[in-house]
Amino acid sequence: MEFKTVSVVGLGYIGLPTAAVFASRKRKVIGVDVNRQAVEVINRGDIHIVEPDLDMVVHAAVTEGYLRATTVPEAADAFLIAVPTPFKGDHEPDLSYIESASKAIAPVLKKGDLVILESTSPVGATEQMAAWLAEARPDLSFPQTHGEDSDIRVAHCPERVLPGHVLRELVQNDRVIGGMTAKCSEAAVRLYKIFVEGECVITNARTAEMCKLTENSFRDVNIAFANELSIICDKLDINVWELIKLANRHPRVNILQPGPGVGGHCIAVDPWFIVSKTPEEAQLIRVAREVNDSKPRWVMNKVKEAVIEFLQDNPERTEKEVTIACFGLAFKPDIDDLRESPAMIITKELAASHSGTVIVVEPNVSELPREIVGVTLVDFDRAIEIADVQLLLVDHSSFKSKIPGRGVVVDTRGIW
Ligand code: SAJ
Repeated sequence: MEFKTVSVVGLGYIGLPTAAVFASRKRKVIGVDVNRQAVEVINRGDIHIVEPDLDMVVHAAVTEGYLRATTVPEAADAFLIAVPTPFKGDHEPDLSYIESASKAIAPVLKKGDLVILESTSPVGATEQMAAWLAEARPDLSFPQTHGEDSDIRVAHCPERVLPGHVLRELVQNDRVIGGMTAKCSEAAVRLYKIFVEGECVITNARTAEMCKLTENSFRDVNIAFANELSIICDKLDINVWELIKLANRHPRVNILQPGPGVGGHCIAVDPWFIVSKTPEEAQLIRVAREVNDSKPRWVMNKVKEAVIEFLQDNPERTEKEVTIACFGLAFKPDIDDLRESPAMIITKELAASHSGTVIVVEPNVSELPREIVGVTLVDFDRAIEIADVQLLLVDHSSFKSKIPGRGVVVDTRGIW
């Protein structure tokens, strides 16, 4: 067996499912993470993140002895780095996690090993990672200096799985494989073929990096188009959802859906990696980011107008006596992930600025995060009974079949 032991560095939303899937194919997997608590949880056969069915796969992998987590890297035949690549205050990519991971695995590398960068990265990051590895291990040769004869193979193979469908998409999606040389790509294909049923398509590392950024920027630009349309239509008194449905009947038009903004950990981040490398050229991509980032503020203003409208219709009431209900907090429908969610930003802001009561309906969580202060979690029926302004933020399936209550409705998703 070529890759007997696989090490996955970074046991988050991508690394842990990937480690578990390798383990389910009976490879010995060493998961590495700096978070001691996460390591302990995984070694108990539990998970510290939310992803459908992942708990079962991890539990089986750990109890059958194929998956073990540790904070200190150990020798393996292949290393997959799946650590975060956030951006800094000025939207510059922060490669410090990749740097730490590279420096952590360098001491245990041996001739013949394969190192893969999976983290979404700016163009050039794989070469940078290889440079960090080479600096730490002058006794080994790397593709940037020794080409096909190098001791260590290096590739970039970006993950492209959709949160909520990770286990299925990991196996079924096509995989872009960007080796630093042809042999690096071939080795990476052999590794992924252990579980990938989709096609493994070979390119070079820089194209693979750009490919991932392009996919998410494509989506961001298209969502920005929909969001801008919704603002234009609001001004012109046109129902944007009817408009989009009509326009999409054209055989070559396919407009996405407007919403309260773009959330999640990828689409709102990755386009900046293109902008920061090529600021002069990436104009449309930057403006799209700005359009999507400004949408929550526009929604908040709509809610303020709705409160004023309510008070005009109910002159005996004051703002203090107006209850706003926010429907949905997750960053997209039918998940419980509240991180990087425009619905959270809007709810938090309303809780801070509105003098009356703010309530929340989020059927996918049992309690609210501590950072939302002064807001109560209620069920749907209670909310529509007491709310004066009803703000629909997430198009959860369970909201679609329901009808909003009395009062003024602000529907950012067009389902009511
Ligand atoms: N959104 C809209 N309107 C739409 C579609 C989405 O407002 O028409 C919003 C969602 O509500 C959400 C945000 O965009 O707030 C992002 O949601 P998403 O479902 O588009 O994407 P993510 O962030 O869950 O996952 C994306 C995926 N990328 C693409 O579809 C190109 C996924 O395949 C990637 O693996 C993932 O980013 C990632 O890890 O990069």
